[in-house]
Amino acid sequence: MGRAFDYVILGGGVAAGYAALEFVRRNGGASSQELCIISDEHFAPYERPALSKGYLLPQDAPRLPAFHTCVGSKDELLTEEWYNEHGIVLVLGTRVISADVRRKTLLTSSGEIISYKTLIVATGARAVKLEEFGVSGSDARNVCYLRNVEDADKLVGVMRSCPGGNAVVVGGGYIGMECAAALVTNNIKVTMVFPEKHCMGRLFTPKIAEFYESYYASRGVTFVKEAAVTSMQISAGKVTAVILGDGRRLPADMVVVGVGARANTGLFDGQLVMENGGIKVNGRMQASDASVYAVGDVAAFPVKLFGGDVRRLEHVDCARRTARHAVAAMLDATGSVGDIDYLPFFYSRVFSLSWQFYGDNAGEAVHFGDLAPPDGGAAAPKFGAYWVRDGRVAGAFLEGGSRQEYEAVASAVRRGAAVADVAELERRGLAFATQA
Ligand code: FAD
Ligand code: NAD
Ligand code: ISD
Repeated sequence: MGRAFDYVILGGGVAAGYAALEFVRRNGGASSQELCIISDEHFAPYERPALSKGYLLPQDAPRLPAFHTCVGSKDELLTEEWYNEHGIVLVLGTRVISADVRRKTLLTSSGEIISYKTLIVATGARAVKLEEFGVSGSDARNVCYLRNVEDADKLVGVMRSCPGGNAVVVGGGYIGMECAAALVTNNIKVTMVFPEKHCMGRLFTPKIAEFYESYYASRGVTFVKEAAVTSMQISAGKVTAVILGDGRRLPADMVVVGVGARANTGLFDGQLVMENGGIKVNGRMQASDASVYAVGDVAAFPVKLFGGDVRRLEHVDCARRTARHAVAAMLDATGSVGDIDYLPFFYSRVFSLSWQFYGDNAGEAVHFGDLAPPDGGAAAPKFGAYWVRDGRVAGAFLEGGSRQEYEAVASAVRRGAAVADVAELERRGLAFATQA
């Protein structure tokens, strides 16, 4: 049993949705047997960021179909009907269990062999499990991860089952910070535990982290830093306490775990060249086998702005743009599509705060604005940092900016604005970018 398509997108997340829209715009739709998307999720592609933000709100939380791609970039809402209407075959609830790059075939969990002429790998990443750190408990009824709608539904159910209760959030990265904020908004008491000296260690400077930690503390969050979780106390299938390396015991009605992600590359191990934990691609998002493209979290691609350094970025803007670029390159009959020229962009929104980051957090960090811990006053915080490398702005972070201000810092990074004097940059702060 089998089907054959010209193009197959493996994975049905953010990148798949944006790739489908780009395909339709460039190709005028798909004819039968032309394009198929295979996903082990039961939903058409959706905007994953919504799961740790709107989805967890105590009131008026959006549910599918409201946040299918591509509404996150204010574009069309691609419902299942949209795929049908445009001739794209959606194979949902179906896991690909093996891939043969030489034969150009995929074997699904239902035993079907789907063959392709060109494959776009958009398998994203999976949440790292506690067990990978030697701690068991992931299967407990009140331990939550957050990667997909199923996880989000469990998290909402568990949260609602313990109003006013205690949550332990394990991990001080994106999931930890965004879920902690959502839990507090739902009147759950939160303790965050992580091994580093400060939160968001992959991106924040200690000064930036200190601001957010103080803000979270003012909202009732307790931080247990430089601490390791060594075990979970479990009773009747539920965690009742989280045990730390120094013997401390944190009572828990629920646990949220966000201890990192790993790209889903396993199907291609030994078949495609890998780098930085992902599938290595060129500037056209093409893997070491020319019939395969990789996009989104799973792709390690050259970033021109960083001198062609190969990076793998686990952020939604990257998924959207690499997907579009791969489709443009794949359908390019005239050789006019060159290498992607990507400006890395990440963002987050928690409580009433909102930040954006552009570029690379490499070099000397130069802070600006008021980073003093919030005093409960009404003024919305506005501050940020530039990262200066080799006399140029390599990265910029801004909390509380306006659209024009975000555009201005992005532009400073994009053009690698020259910094003659770091003290002067610090003095001018945001004006360095906005009045350039
Ligand atoms: P995904 O969106 O993860 O899609 C991968 C798809 O492939 C999934 O549907 C998966 O089930 C499927 N799949 C995998 N293996 C197989 C297989 N073998 N067979 C069939 N299907 C398979 N980034 C930001 O910049 N800002 C944010 O605010 C933000 N918030 C986030 C909130 C959450 C809760 C999460 C989890 C991530 C968030 N991100 C955010 C990151 C962003 O969502 C990801 O970078 C983005 O989803 C990557 O897109 P992708 O298509 O590569 O992978
Ligand atoms: P992350 O890499 O951001 O953070 C992982 C955290 O795990 C670290 O900060 C660290 O504190 C913690 N950790 C590591 N080992 C630990 C241990 N032994 N015990 C306790 N804590 C430990 O990963 P994440 O927060 O799990 O996010 C998962 C994925 O989702 C990432 O790809 C992330 O980029 C993505 N995401 C992005 C956003 C955004 O861009 N706004 C939001 C949510 C999720
Ligand atoms: O990019 C995003 C984001 O941060 C969300 O919360 O998409 C979602 C929503 O904007 C889609 O409804």
